[in-house]
Amino acid sequence: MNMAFYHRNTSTMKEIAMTDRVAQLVSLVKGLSQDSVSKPTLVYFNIVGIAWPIRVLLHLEKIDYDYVPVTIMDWITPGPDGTQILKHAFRNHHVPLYVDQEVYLDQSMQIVTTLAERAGMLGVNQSERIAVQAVLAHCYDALFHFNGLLPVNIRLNIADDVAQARLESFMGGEPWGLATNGYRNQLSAFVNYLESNHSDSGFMVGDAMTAADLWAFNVLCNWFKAFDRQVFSTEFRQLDTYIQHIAEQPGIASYIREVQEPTIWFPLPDVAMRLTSPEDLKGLVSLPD
Ligand SMILES: N[C@@H](CCC(=O)N[C@@H](CS)C(=O)NCC(=O)O)C(=O)O
Repeated sequence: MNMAFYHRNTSTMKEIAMTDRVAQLVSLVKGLSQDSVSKPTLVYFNIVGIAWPIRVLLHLEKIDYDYVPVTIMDWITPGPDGTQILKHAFRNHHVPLYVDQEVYLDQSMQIVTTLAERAGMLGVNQSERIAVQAVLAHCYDALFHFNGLLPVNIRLNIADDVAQARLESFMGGEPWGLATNGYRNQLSAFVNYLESNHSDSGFMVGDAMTAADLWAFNVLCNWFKAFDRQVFSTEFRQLDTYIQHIAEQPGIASYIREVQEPTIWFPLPDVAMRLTSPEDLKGLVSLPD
């Protein structure tokens, strides 16, 4: 792989002309508003990523929507001024973006909580709503916090020895004191959240599946278990049982089988360590018929 390709503003990148496809995507994104859409529209990378809970919710609710997949090549293609023109078409320079006739949402958690509220999946009372919000916040930390999975997994422009040291610390090795044990700390917090639910339902909150379970499943199964199956399955059996329970809920298996993206994103091993191949997502849970 040509690493220079991924460096913003390098000459290599400037040489890549803006394609018609990217121009069309830019104009589509800029034109999205509550008034312009005839049906719900979701723009996101063509990966599982952080849109999994959103897309599962739309699937469970049988909502007909337009999915606009963006590839990493679309994302990095420069416009005439050399900047990432598609990225800059988004208000916060990120995906996902969800728009329907009532809302324009460009934060993943807001999308999930808005859709979950409509679907009655945010808890049945205030105490459950608070518990759901706490789990959602932890899910976000587990990926985006400084000792979350994303900063460790993405290793673009990081020397091999530094990336390896970061990985070892994340998995519990020396030498980075407080920053170590990221993987296990994130997972043991999930165990604590699960145990705070005294209803024995097998869900994170209350007696029924909520948005907290959709996000927790995504983070635990598609990210953490896929990242290190051995540690996950041997040290966190409770979480393994939990994700299996969620996989058995109506609509989840059909989503995984029929709709879910294979997560082809960055080429390995230069840009990310793991989690970028369809194989990473196979066999994480057994899917009921
Ligand atoms: N706070 C935002 C963060 C979204 C985010 O970081 N999205 C990633 C994809 S998972 C992204 O847009 N990455 C490309 C970039 O930052 O250039 C949210 O939760 O929606």
